[in-house]
Amino acid sequence: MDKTCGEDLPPDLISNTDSVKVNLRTDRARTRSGYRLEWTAVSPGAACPPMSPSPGLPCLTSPDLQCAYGQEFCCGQITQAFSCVTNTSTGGNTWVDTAHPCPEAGCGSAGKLTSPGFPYDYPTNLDMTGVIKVEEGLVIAVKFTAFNVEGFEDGDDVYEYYGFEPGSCSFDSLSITDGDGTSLMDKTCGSDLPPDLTSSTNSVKVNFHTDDAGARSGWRLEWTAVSPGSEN
Ligand SMILES: [Ca+2]
Repeated sequence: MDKTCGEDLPPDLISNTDSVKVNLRTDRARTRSGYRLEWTAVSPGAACPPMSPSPGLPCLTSPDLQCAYGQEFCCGQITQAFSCVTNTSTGGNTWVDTAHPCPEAGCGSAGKLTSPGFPYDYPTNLDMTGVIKVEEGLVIAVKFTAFNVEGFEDGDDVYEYYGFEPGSCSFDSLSITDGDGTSLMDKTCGSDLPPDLTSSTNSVKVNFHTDDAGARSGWRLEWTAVSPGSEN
């Protein structure tokens, strides 16, 4: 990584050798909060590349490596994934697309979904989409059991001063869309538990957006497949 400054999170890196040198240089005036990084020792080629690999290209690693990319989930599993597997005819290892599309039969009859890392603070810069799908003919009842998403608790007037519309959840927000495209829950933030919801189709899409700063513990919901009209 060349000399880097600013507020954008630098991409993940993998070294080519067994050591790296980190150099922080500051001038005589004006400081910021700085940086934090996490590092892990890995076998050469045994770590997921920072960008998604191309299927068919060789990989150098053990056959069990699985790498997930993107922010789209179905039934709680990330949909874009690649595995490094041994090609039985050549004996070499190549990347294979092991995407996990939404199963035709749905995600089952009940489950739960949380923000990443819950109950610890969720990551910044997310635009995560999760799909829950149940058997055709059934609908989905959603009940929140935890909710804490960065909102306007410091006072709407402060944010109005900076040009944000009060109550618009411009920082972090969770929204839920029904399978037919209608909104079940508009962008929501704050720490009040949202009301129970029931879809009118057999799938819902959950979108969680976070900005580049200020994380909270996030949210947890439980979902159940129910017959239409039976949820009360
Ligand atoms: Ca935030």
